[in-house]
Amino acid sequence: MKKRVFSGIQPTGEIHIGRYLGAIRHWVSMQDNYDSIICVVDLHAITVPQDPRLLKGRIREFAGLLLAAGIDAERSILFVQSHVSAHSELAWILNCFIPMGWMQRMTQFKEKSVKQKEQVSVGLFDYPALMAADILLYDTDVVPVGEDQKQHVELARDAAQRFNNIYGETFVLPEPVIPDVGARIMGLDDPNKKMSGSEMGVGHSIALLDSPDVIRSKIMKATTDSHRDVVFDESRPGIFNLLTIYQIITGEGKKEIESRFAGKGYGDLKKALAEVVVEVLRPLQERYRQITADPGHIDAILKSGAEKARPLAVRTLARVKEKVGLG
Ligand code: AQP
Repeated sequence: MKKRVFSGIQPTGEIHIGRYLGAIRHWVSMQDNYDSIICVVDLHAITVPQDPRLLKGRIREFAGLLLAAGIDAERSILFVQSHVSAHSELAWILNCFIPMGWMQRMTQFKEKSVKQKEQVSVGLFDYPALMAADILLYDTDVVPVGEDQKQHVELARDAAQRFNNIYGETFVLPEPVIPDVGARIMGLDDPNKKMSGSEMGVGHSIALLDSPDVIRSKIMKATTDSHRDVVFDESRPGIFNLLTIYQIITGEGKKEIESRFAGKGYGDLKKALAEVVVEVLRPLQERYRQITADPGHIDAILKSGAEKARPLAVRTLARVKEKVGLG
């Protein structure tokens, strides 16, 4: 029996290379050895204000980009969260078992609520309970995520353990899997901030659909420092971030990269990095154009994905309701 992997992506902002390098490319490679379920988590997206017309389009765009990045709808179940209502139902039940204190410790809520002040929604606070439901519904063994989501996966595990302690074995305990390199790709404009889909600055991130010229321009303008030598030094976050992106894409070792740029400057690294990013995104962009040429194709995949996910989710939900004494 293969282990099960569950992954989710929120259709907010754009798919930037942080999400791609930190998470999506691992989802693609894990399809070979794991039973893989991938979800466009649209219910999570509405925890912050969304324009309904944009959201609908973005759900399809994100699904198309996942397919273009290498998610194979024959080997993985790809679906939209709101198409399987068991996610919301289990989230409610988990709400009644997760202590407030656990939720109050979630750093992502603290960071995001600062921006929104008194407009912040209960849904944003409750985001980790819904994420726990996403994961636990599918008897998930592993959840590959960037560093920012590790705390939420740990909360899902704690919630599962607490429920199992009260009612006996019900949930599989999930493990977060964090990449050794690239777990936190930083913004190009501010390397002290995580690259994020909801940051609006023009030079903040590289979107998977950015044109070669836009990619070159954003990388050439990336914030660095006043040093010259191109070395992996975490105390220089701008150049460290650019080198990390270069390292992941080329697959070269740190020493190899440092000797490649020995005696050269930041401008040389930026030029070389721009070309490797352009080349890694070129085939992905081409596949995206092919996939979206038939407007019904993505919807058909998502419909079939929901049909495969639903029975798995319903089975877990029934088990939970029975244990709790509902119905
Ligand atoms: N900068 C990043 N570096 C490495 N991994 C990242 N991920 C996101 N940003 C980076 C990982 O990508 C997966 C999908 O992300 P998400 O859809 O859950 O959204 P998020 O983590 O909230 O990403 P953003 O870009 O910060 O979105 P907004 O700004 O809308 O909240 C996750 O595994 C995530 O860890």
